[in-house]
Amino acid sequence: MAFYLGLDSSTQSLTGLVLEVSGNAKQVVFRRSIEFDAEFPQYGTRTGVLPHDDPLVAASSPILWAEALDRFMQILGSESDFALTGLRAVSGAAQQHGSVYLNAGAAARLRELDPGRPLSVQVGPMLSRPDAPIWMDASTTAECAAITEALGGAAAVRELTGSSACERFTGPQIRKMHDREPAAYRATDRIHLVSSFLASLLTGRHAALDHGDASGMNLMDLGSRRWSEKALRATAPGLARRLPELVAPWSIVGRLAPYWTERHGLPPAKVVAWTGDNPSTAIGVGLVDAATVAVSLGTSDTVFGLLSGARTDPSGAGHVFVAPTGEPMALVCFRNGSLARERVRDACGLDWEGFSRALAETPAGNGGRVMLPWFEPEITPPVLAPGARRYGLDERDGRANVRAVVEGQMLAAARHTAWMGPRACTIHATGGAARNREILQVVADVFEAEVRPVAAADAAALGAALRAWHADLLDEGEGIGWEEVVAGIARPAPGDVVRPIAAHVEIYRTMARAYAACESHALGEGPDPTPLLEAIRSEIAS
Ligand code: XUL
Repeated sequence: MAFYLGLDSSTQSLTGLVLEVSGNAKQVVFRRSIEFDAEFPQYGTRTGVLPHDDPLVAASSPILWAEALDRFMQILGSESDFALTGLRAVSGAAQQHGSVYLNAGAAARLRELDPGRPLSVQVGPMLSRPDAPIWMDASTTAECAAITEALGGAAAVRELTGSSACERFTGPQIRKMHDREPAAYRATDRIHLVSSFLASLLTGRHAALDHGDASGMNLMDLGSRRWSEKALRATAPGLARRLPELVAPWSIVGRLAPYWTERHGLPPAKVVAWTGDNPSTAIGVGLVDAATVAVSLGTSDTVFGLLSGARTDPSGAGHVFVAPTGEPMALVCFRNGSLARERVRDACGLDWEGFSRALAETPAGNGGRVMLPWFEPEITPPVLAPGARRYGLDERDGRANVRAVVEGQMLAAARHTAWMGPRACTIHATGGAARNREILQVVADVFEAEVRPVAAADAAALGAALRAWHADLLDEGEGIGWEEVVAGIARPAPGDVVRPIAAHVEIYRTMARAYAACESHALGEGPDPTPLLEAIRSEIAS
């Protein structure tokens, strides 16, 4: 019997679970989630983000993430009822793109983590910048433009790094720091992503960064999987020596440091390279071939899948990352995910049950009414000025707004993922909102695909535990295929499927035109869609 720990440090919480593996049988034997705002109010975060006057700026606290990790390990050490000595390996997933800036003293401090003192008090002195910009930050448009120009245009940046220069990606964030806080940049000795920062705390030394999370930086050459000298030069001087080593996602990057063994009674288990939450979720929902895509309905909504051929998104909104299997994976991210749904739910005074009822009692297509749910600055399509846009939709009509927010999100998701290739026949759904059948019905109807909810609520953490198992076996010289890694656990429950309804599919084919016209209009790229919407209203009514 062997145990594997998977962690997920997401925007709003840290979740960890332990997977017991015995032969080919796997089961989750321990699970705990720690909500940042509620458990650590002293940091003042809201939904995991430090408040800021500028709606385009979003940062969080690396000390908070460290404290949550310490708390989780303390709970694991004291409450788990399985033999902790059997813990063979640990891996993790973290919100992508966020960066942590460490000073020259950090390497020694990591080596000498004192088990007698909480981790949080030991992390502060390692930082050259107290906060960490995260994926919700949209304040680097000027830096993106400069990097794009230096690299010869948006298409060249995409070819090189898999994505156009994006506000939330780490390269533009680093350039901003270099330009606007030069002293802090000079004092920075190592820049980690959230994933490699947390892996460093576990191993007690600067941990390597996996190709998967590194592909969300606009800094790695996706072809060679090395730091691109050109991209580094276009970003900031002296960057190469500040970045971690790059490794394949299944690499062992160290062992649990004495801090963890002495403070929380854990064994010196192997630490497997951490990755981004989306690549890890790909494993946690059993995405090991290109025929299936995943829809993750969390703080951000993401749609992703393994790519069968080499392509990038010509519109610039989508990304190509490296999946934990080593293959390329396509991803499109929508910032207005669960928080937008919650915003509408709260404005209508509903709970989730009422939200579902409102969806069930309103017609597909919403009578031709459209919402662009850009409550916060949106990533896809890029929108900096926050505010939902409504077409033919009365803000006071609660039930219609519930349907409009979900339809707007899914019509956008289908429109902006068309570049990924032929439509998948099956979608694996995960994230909190995947428990809501009415939402999944809209996904099935808009994507014209069967939707299979993946039972495990914590797909990113589960993916991390499975990756830890896979890497441990590989390290022991026992190869194992990815099909076998996910078999029996990271799979939708058999028979649990939401099928598209033919009449709705027809309506959404029409509504896709309505959505596209509204989006173009809202972006200042198309005419007033009112006449089209009126025609569409009578078309779908008949
Ligand atoms: C993906 C992205 C988000 C974060 C959320 O590109 O920015 O999905 O990873 O944690």
